[in-house]
Amino acid sequence: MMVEKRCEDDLLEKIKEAIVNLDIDNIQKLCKEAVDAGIPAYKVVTDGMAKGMDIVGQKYEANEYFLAELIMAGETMKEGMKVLEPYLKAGKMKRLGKIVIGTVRGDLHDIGKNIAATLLRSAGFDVIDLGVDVSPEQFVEAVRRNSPDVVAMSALLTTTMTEMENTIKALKEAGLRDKVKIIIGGAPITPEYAEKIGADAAAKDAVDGVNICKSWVSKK
Ligand code: B12
Repeated sequence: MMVEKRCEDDLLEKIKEAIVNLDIDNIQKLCKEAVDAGIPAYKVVTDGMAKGMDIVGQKYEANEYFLAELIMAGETMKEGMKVLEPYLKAGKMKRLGKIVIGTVRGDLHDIGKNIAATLLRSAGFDVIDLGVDVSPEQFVEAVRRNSPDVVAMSALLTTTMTEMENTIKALKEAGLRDKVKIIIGGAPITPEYAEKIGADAAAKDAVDGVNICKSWVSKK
């Protein structure tokens, strides 16, 4: 067991480093190796690639990496996800509920939102991903059309966080607010902010978000 655990840790470390080193040529091979070794695909995302993205973010803030590196890190992560997604989907068969997710208007950051969407899918939710730069009207329209259990919003910019509040207002005006639970996430989001704008929860990270959404549908 100890050897297995070490093998798992080594592989996850290599995957983290591949993201940090923008090693787009090897990321798929490493992800494949990890799932073949029996590491759950969600763990490869959360304990491997997402940890690498954290470091990339820190390097950007320290002016060691610039925009080109950020984009490359995002592309590297997307390549890895191509290998992992089939395994994430295969996991659970029972559908737990429906979630409409998107990054709010004016905001193009989608790496975290995509991780959340992928983990929600693998947990058994039907996820309707509206993409990035989603206006309040588009959220309202998607809720009307799909009657989801949950609306999930992502924002990475302090300047676009306010669009979450605008979306909630628009849902209220459309008479749809009470038909859904609302969860928000992204680096600048806090539970205090969620409370202030009338969301039901703020997710610390994608795994926390999945647990919150699961608790909501199990209470129904
Ligand atoms: C990558 C990146 C980019 C990439 C985005 C690529 C992409 N496809 O997403 C590019 C290069 C395009 C970019 C552009 C910009 N960026 Co930028 N970017 C980042 C960076 C380095 C990392 C973000 C990231 O992907 N992190 C990794 C993911 C995994 O983490 P995450 O998003 O937080 O998600 C996790 C959780 O928050 C959670 N989560 C997220 N959303 C949701 C939603 C739900 C429902 C749930 C449950 C969970 C959840 O799950 C994830 C995993 O646990 C951050 C710095 C940082 N350290 O955060 C800056 C950062 C966010 N960017 C910043 C800025 C300023 C910009 C630009 C304005 C730069 C410019 N001058 O052009 C533009 C804005 C473009 C726009 N209109 O959106 C600032 C924001 C400052 C602020 N306070 O508002 C930051 C903080 C950098 C900085 N320190 O200055 N950026």
